[in-house]
Amino acid sequence: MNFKPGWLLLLTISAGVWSVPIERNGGNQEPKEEAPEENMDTGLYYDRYLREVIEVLETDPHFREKLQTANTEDIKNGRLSKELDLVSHHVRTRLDELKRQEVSRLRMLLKAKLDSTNTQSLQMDHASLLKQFEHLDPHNQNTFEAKDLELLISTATKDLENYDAERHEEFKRYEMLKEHERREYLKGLDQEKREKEEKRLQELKDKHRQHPKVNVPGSVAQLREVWEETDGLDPQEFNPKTFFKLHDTNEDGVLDEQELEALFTKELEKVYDPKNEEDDMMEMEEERLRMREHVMKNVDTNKDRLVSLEEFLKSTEKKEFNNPKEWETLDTNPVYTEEELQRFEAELRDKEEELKRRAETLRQEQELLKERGKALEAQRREYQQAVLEMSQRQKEQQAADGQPPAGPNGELQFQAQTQKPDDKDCVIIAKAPAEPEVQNNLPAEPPQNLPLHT
Ligand SMILES: [Ca+2]
Ligand SMILES: [Ca+2]
Repeated sequence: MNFKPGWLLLLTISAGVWSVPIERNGGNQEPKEEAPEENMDTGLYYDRYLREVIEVLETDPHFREKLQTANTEDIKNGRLSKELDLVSHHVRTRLDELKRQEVSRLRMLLKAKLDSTNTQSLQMDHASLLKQFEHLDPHNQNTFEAKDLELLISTATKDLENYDAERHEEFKRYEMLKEHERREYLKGLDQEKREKEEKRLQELKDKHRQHPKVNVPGSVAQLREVWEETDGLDPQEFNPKTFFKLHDTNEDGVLDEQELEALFTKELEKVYDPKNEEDDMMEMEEERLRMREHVMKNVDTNKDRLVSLEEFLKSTEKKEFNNPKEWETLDTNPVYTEEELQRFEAELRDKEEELKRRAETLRQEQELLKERGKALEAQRREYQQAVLEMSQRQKEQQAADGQPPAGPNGELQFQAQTQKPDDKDCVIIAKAPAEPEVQNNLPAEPPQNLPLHT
């Protein structure tokens, strides 16, 4: 699969956590490995559908040709989607099948969601629930139409744009939780220990802050370092065009987000070492994201989330390119305010309270079940007693009538009852000849109900 830049708009992903830093050993120019595009994950929950639709569309010669000439605007404004009407029948059939699969997957997701929230799914209206998914047209669930392609492109573009913002937000929460746990931990110590720990933690923080100068991403100093140390080339011969070609690892003519992020590994290694207690690798990935955003902001002038050779070369002519300033690392400015932390902690407390409440409800329900069990047991005993008494009365009646109870073959079944009827657990044992003794707490059947063996 060789995506054109327009498609890359959709498929070049901000997922820095999955990006693999490219390490080339100095001087050894090994043949370039094709970047495994199949492994690139957009992180979108409909990533697979998006990918498969594009793969199928690429097999159609007409659509492929249109794609070669389409620009980002054509893709964004839906002009390209109109071309869907002209693709071959075979391709349309495959797209229809993909859509049906996706709709069926979404239905399963909905069902799982409703089951987990205990919502009665008997009257679940799938058609209207499917409307919450914006990457396909829910009104028509069987065929893939131009509208589906348009929605898929616009939703994926929008979602990818929001993706970085969500990652920053997630990171902020991670940092607040870390600080919250640090404070709670210190609170639990006695004064002497706390002071010692505070000092130790401060020393770690200071140690983390001591690192070699970090170059501004995208500046000549930063690129030259990669050129020299990663590519093993002579710094005196630094050439932006060669640099661009070297780092366009999938050779599609543009630097995508992952290719850019790979360039920052050298800088990040100055600050973060997984072996050090004071260096947090989550912070390293946030730093990588910040660096990529910085470069994109300055270099990607047409805002398609890709750096073309032209854009790259233009950026090297700007005066910031030669800026020898240092990059302000993540620890220079706090990512949250004290007020935000307070709010976050209040949220945590609320959640904890809610969990406690739920545990208490469960405990009460358990108690109730126990009580009900007891009541049922008492009922069972009462019933047993009633059966016993009835059986006793029948025997007395039979004795009064002078008819000893008889077994199936006319043998005497019962000895005269000597136990007191008020002994609740007492059970009369019916002794059938040649049968093993039956001993259980089940109510004894009145003799006349015994099955007759013939
Ligand atoms: Ca590339
Ligand atoms: Ca661009």
